Amino acid sequence: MSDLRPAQAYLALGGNVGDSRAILARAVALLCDGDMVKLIARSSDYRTPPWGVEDQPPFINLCIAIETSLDPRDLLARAQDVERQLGRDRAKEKRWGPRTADIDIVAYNDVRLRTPDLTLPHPRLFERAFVLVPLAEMAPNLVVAGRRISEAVAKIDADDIERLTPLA
Ligand code: A4P
Ligand code: MG
Repeated sequence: MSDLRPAQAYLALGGNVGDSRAILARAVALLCDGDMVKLIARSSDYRTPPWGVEDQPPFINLCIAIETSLDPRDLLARAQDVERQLGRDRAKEKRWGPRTADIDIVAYNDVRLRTPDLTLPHPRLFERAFVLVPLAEMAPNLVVAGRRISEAVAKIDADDIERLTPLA
């Protein structure tokens, strides 16, 4: 029998091309229609130094908690559809380079998955202060892959991550 209860998932959003705070606010609104995807919590916006490829503008990052009736693959497809609606064209990007809106699934219930298109939990979560800091603001007691987020964030260098005041 299928499980009809909604799943709990955590998403990380980031961008550094255009008016990133407005673009990411729009991304949250497009993703969370209140039906198949319900917004449960949202972190502050953060200004974060570029990770991976350092010669690019700072990013805006945030995390959200959702409840969803979509399975992980359909949730990823929906997230990528929102990225496209916001002008993202993967064909023109380089890995870890500038982008308008990037939406990653950090965790989906306790699902562990490794396919070419989707890895859960997100494999680079614990290396990334730009995900851990907003996630810890919103869900410090969340445990992902056996690690509590509040403990993981305490072990990472987050000195240059700046929490921004809410937009008016
Ligand atoms: N994919 C696999 N698992 C997942 C998952 N759990 N969630 C696949 C989302 N996608 C997942 O993604 C490449 C592929 O990963 C997707 O097609 C999906 O099928 P992508 O968004 O094109 O990313 P990428 O740039 O090629 O690589 P990667 O490692 O996913 O990079 P990110 O996470 O997108 O990083 N610095 C700061 N400060 N803030 C940022 O937000 N972001 C990036 C890009 C680099 N530096 C950054 C930031
Ligand atoms: Mg991504």
